Amino acid sequence: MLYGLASAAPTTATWQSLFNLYVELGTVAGVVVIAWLLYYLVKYRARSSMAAKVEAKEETWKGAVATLAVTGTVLFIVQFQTFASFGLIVPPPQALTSGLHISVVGRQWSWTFIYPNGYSSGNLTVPAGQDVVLNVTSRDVTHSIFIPSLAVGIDATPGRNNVIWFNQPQTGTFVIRCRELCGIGHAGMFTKLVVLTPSAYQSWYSKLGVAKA
Ligand SMILES: [Cu+2]
Repeated sequence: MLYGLASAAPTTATWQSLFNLYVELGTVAGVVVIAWLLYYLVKYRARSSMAAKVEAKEETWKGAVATLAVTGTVLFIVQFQTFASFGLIVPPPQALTSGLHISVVGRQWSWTFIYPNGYSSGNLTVPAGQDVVLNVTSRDVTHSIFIPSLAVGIDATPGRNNVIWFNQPQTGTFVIRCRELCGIGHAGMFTKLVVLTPSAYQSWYSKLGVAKA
C-alpha cells in the first residue's frame, strides 16, 4: 500500500504489485549505480602515473559491459510483467456481456456519464461488486479519465472510443480526475465516483429522469 489504494478489485491489486516491483527494481538499480560511482570515484581519483591512466582506460570498457548487462537483466525481468499488464485494461468477456456499460464524454473541463437508459450526469454512480465498462471519448481535446484509488484510467481521445473496466467490491466515494493536461481548467476537472450497494443502486437508477432522445 504505497499510496492508499482503496480497492480490493483484482486489477487494482495487480497494478499495485506491478508498481511495487518497479519501485523495488528501481531502488536496487539506484543503489548499485550510486555505490559503483562512489567506488570508482575513490579508485580512480586523480593520480599522475601513466600506469594509473592506462588502468582507468581499460576499466571504462568493463564499466560499459557491466552497465549493458545490468540494463539487459532488468529489461528481461520487467518485460514479462509489462506485457502481461497490457491485458489488464481489456475487459474480460463476462464484463462485456453482463457488465454495466456507461459512456463517458470528456470536455473542457468536465465529465459526462451517460447511462444505458439515456440519463446523463456529471458524477459516476455504480453498484458495488459489478463489472463496470466505461466507453470513453472526448468532445474537444485529449483528456484522460483517472480514478486514482482504483488504479483505473484511460485516455479520452476525440474521434475514438477507448474502453476501460473496473469492479469495485466496496461501497464508497472516490475521486475521478483528468490526468492529461487539457487547458487552463485542467486542475479543476474532477468529479466523484459513488459506489452504492446493488439494492441502493437499483432504487437510485429506477428513479432517474430519463433524458429525451
Ligand atoms: Cu482534461
